[in-house]
Amino acid sequence: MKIEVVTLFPRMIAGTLEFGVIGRAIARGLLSVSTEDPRAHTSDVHRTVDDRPYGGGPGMVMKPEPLLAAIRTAHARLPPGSPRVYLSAQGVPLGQREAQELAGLPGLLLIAGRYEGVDERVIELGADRELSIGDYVLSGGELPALTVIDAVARLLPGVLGDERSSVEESFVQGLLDWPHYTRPEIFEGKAVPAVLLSGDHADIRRWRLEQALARTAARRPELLRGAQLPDEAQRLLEKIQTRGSARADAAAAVAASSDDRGERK
Ligand code: 4HQ
Repeated sequence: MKIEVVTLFPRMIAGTLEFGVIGRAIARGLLSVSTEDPRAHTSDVHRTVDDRPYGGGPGMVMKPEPLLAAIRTAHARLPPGSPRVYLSAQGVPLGQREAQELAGLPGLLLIAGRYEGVDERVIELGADRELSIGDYVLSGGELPALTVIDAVARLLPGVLGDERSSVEESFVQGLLDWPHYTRPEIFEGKAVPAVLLSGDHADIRRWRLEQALARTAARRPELLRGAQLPDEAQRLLEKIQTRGSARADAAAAVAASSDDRGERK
């Protein structure tokens, strides 16, 4: 897959991508990432890329000419039909679904803005879609672009050494992760759950699925609403939820009986 990033800080992109599995994927030619700097598309002595906002107010806006020129230059290096994506808090929230979809493409252009944002006409003329990595305000689109690259790259064939790392766990698709442990068996008085030492792989698999379901139900219940869980997962979830409501009932009973005795809650 070929990715282009339009950015005023190309070294932020190149530097970050040197490390870990993504760095290795690039070294092995599974992925290429290039950058285009709008500053290279200026002709004034100050190499100006920003200007004051029409309508007034604080902050600056990326001026349209150098930015659109950089987008067109970078886009011309990509396979035909590669989408041009502007990173902004106004975009469609990035999820695993969006990452999967982008990972299926031969090319992708990411546009990282700075300052208060870019002239709106650049989004209209130079972007096909807008993506957000979350509801917080960042100082630039580079970290969002890197986030997209990371989420997409690890889905490309061959990038994760063990193909199972992304596929085998399909039965926990859309769930939070289960807890992980490594040696030593006892650390600061805390033991590794015995099932993980049992060697019973069916038991281990069931325990992990149960942990993933319980954590998701407790921390991110909205992820379970409308989820298409396999039968086994659905049964485990019902068991967890029965257990959870039994605990709540017991706690309520304790509270009620102390109330009966005239104690304050
Ligand atoms: N930005 N998700 C770029 C973001 C953002 C986000 C703020 C993007 C600044 C210029 N991008 N502008 N959240 O906060 O994607």
